Amino acid sequence: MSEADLLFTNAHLATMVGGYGELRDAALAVKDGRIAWIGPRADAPPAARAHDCGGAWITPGLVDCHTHIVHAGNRSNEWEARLNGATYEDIARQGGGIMSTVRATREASVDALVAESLPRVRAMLREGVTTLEIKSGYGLELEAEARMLLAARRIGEQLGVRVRTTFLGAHALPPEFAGRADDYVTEVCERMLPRLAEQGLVDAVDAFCERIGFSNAQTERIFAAARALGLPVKLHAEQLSDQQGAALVARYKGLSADHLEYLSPEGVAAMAAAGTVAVLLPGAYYFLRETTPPPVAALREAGVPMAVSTDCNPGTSPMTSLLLAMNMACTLWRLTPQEALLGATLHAARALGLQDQIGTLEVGKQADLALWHIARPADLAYAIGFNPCKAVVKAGML
Ligand code: DI6
Ligand code: FE
Repeated sequence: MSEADLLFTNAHLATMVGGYGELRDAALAVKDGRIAWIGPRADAPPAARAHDCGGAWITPGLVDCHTHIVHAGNRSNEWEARLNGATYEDIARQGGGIMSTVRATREASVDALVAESLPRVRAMLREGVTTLEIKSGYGLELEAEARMLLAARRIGEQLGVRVRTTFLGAHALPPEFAGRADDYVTEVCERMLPRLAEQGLVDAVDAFCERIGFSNAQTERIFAAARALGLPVKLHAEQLSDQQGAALVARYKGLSADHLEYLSPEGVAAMAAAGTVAVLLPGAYYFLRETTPPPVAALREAGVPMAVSTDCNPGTSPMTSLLLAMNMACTLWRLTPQEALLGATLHAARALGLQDQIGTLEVGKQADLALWHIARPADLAYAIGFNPCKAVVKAGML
């Protein structure tokens, strides 16, 4: 090998290949933004520069594969009102809930959306995240959805983080289409999605398949439109009830089915057969004080890869900490710490279709790394509210 650009030495590696893939007292060389060599420190190749990690652990940069992190306003006022005795009906009558976020987001310019969202994204990145997915879905009309997706792209450029955008036009029914959900789905399929895709703003397509969202049949129309444009699909499935959304997304060879608290055994089998990732979102379960956990044991048994994500959104998971989501997945649902870390690296990369580029420490992959002051990899899911991230490396740049 010709001389490497940068050598990270005096480190322990969790490569996340075949579990933690631990390599102690190791080194990792970077060339042209990619991982060029991994091995025992004593055998390290020559490099233009070396960085002594001081015994830190290196993992793949973390991947948050399901966020609604771009939005305007927040709903702490409604949350406080509820804790003071107001009912959902009171709040809805005052125009609250998801529609209050839609109103605020529709009024916001791209610049305003970027400015409001940057602090949240920065908080997320401080904990070792190097790739995140950002959904639209609070605009619910072409221009406002475009502004959300543009803001997401701009945040990626500004912070040097890899952003994958997902069009979630079918997140809720906008008031202009009250009582005409099928007409709104037509608008999503025939106008919004094609135009946004044409502008290069859409990496994947999502929908909220739920009694309070869109039906299985409406979701399938959206998937068909996505497929016609060659875009991969994913789905908010089985969060509050079983709508057989997971089986539908599996039928479309979808990247992921997300939430899954009410997933049936048939849904598990369909996901296993299709290789669809189960994205687990314990923040929403916690914040909504839900009591039905997703069928983690069945997913594990069937060999369905499980990812863990924040679902960062103002209504049901106002959380920017992926490390906390990992802790919750272990504490609330009994994932092992190794499953949680795989869920925030390799399996999250897979949920974005990026497993060939990121998610593990392997020669040829992007040199997206997180350096941690920890004693062992399980510490990442163990501590609560403590950030052991020492440094982040994006495409080989510290
Ligand atoms: N499921 C959720 O939990 C969020 N969206 C979704 O599809 C809720 C979004 C919000 O209340 O703002
Ligand atoms: Fe979500």
